[in-house]
Amino acid sequence: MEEEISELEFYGDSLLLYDSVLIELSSRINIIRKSSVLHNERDPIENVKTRIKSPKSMINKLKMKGLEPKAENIEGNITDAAGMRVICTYIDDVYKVSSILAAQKDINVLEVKDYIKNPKPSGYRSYHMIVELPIYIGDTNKTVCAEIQFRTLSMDFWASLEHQIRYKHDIPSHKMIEAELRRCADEVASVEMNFLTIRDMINSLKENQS
Ligand code: 0O2
Repeated sequence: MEEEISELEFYGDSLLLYDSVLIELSSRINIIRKSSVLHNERDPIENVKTRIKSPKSMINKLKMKGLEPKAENIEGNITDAAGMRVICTYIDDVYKVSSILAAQKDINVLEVKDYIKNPKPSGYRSYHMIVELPIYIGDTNKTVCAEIQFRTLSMDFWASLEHQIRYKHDIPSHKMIEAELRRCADEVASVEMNFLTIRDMINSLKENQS
C-alpha cells in the first residue's frame, strides 16, 4: 500500500504559515468570546475547530485544477489550505461573529459564500468566508489565506453526519438518499427556528419582568 505523505513533507516551510494563520484567527475568535462574556452577554460560540488540509486532499485539489501537485502551487490558486470552523449557538450569532471578524482592519475578506441564505442542493448550510491577513514570523510578514466556516450547532450536526454518510465517498448518486438528506436538513433547520422563537419569547418575558 502507498504510504501517505506527511504534512511537513508536503507543505514544507508553508506549514508554519498555515499553522500560524489558524493560531492567529483562533486567538481573535477567543477575544470575541471573552469580550461578550465580559459585557454580560451570552458567549455566541459553542466550539472552534481548525485543520490544515490533508496532503492527500490538497494533492487531489491541485490535480483537479490542472496544477502540478506541489505546495508551491497553492498560493494564488487555493485558499483553504488552512481552515477554521466556528460553531455558533444561533443563526444570528453566525452573522454577528463573522461581521466582527470581517471588520478587523488587517483582515481582508476575499470571498463570502452564504449557504445559509442559499443552501447547497445537498441541503448543506454554512456561512463561508475566505480571508487573508498578515502573519508575522520573526521580523518578516506574509499575507496568508484561510477559509472560515461559520455554522450553528444544528448545521454542524447535519454536515458532520452527512459527511460521514456520503460526502467524498465514491458512491454513485442515489436520488432517494439525496432527497432524504435534504429532508433531514430542512427538518433540522425548522427545529432550529423553533429554538430561536423560544429564545426570543423567553427574552421578552424577562424584559417585561424587569
Ligand atoms: P474539507 O475536508 O472539509 O476541506 P472549493 O473548495 O472552492 O474548490 P467549493 O465547493 O466551491 O469548492 O467550496 P465551498 O462550496 O466553499 O465548500 C468547500 C467546503 O465546504 C468543503 O470542503 C466542505 O468542508 C464543505 N461542504 C461543501 N458542501 C458540502 C456538503 O454538501 N456536505 C458537507 N458535509 N460539507 C460540504 P472540502 O474541501 O470539500 O473538504
